[in-house]
Amino acid sequence: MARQKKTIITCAITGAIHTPTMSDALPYTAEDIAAQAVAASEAGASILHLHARDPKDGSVSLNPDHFAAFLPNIKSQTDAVINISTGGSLKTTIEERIAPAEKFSPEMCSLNMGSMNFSFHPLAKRYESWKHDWEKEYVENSDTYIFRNTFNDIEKVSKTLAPHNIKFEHECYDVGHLYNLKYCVDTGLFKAPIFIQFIFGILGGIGPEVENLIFMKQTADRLFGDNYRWSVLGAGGSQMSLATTASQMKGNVRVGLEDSLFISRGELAESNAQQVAKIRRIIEDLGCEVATPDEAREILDLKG
Ligand code: KMH
Ligand code: ZN
Repeated sequence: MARQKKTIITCAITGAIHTPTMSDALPYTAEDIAAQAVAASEAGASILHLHARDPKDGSVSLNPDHFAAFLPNIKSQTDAVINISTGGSLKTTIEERIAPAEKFSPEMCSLNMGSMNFSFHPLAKRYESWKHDWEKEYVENSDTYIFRNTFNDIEKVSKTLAPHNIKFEHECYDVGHLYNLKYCVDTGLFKAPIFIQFIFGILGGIGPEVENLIFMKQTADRLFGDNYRWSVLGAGGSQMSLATTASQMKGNVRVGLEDSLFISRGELAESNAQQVAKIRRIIEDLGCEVATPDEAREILDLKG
């Protein structure tokens, strides 16, 4: 595969981890999700990774109607690649998690490559009270759930969505997930070129050290040779520093309020677009160029 010349910025707009108490900037109404997604795209994000929320209280939603309330607005106002999550929440079934991607057939969707603990508990410690009861229950009970992504679940996502020709963003939270992915590629479940999101800093996955990024990259090189593209997502305080390092290693980057609520140490971000503008400025200041949506489509071989 030809060496990639430009850097793709993905913005993950709202996710399923953070809750309304944690930041007023976290979007959860359809209008705010659409407005922040459009602004993130204008700031330089060529891929928008999307989850839905229930507009009444910001709780995580997999109801296709909640996606339908913002997707047309985003599509009519941007040319960005739409990437729909199949991660859902810790409490939802794989069938519920697949439903939005199956219904809307986006160019991309996430596919989580292994089961793991996935604790939000360190976030909970900062808050004494919550705006909504569901937040306390959800965040504090994250310690009791398994983020379930068995080989059978992975196969179900892949086979259910196969007719849609959707490019998967393979979410790898630890080095074992790369081996799971290699097994799936070898058994014919996924065809090259694959797209891997290396994820750092989730409690339950690999930590956010640069050595771990190099280790994940070297392991992927060994397993997939030239047949993959990659991006980096650093959760919380590691977001900007790992994205910067990844861009200098000729990888792609993901930012957004799904992954971190901050713009710098101790300062909450005002919006998703603010994080996109910051990483774009860093990438360009360091001499690289940011990919447009059509360039991202070409780099990742999307259906368009
Ligand atoms: N929340 C991130 C750590 C998904 O949506 O499938 C990973 C993620 C998973 O975005
Ligand atoms: Zn997500």
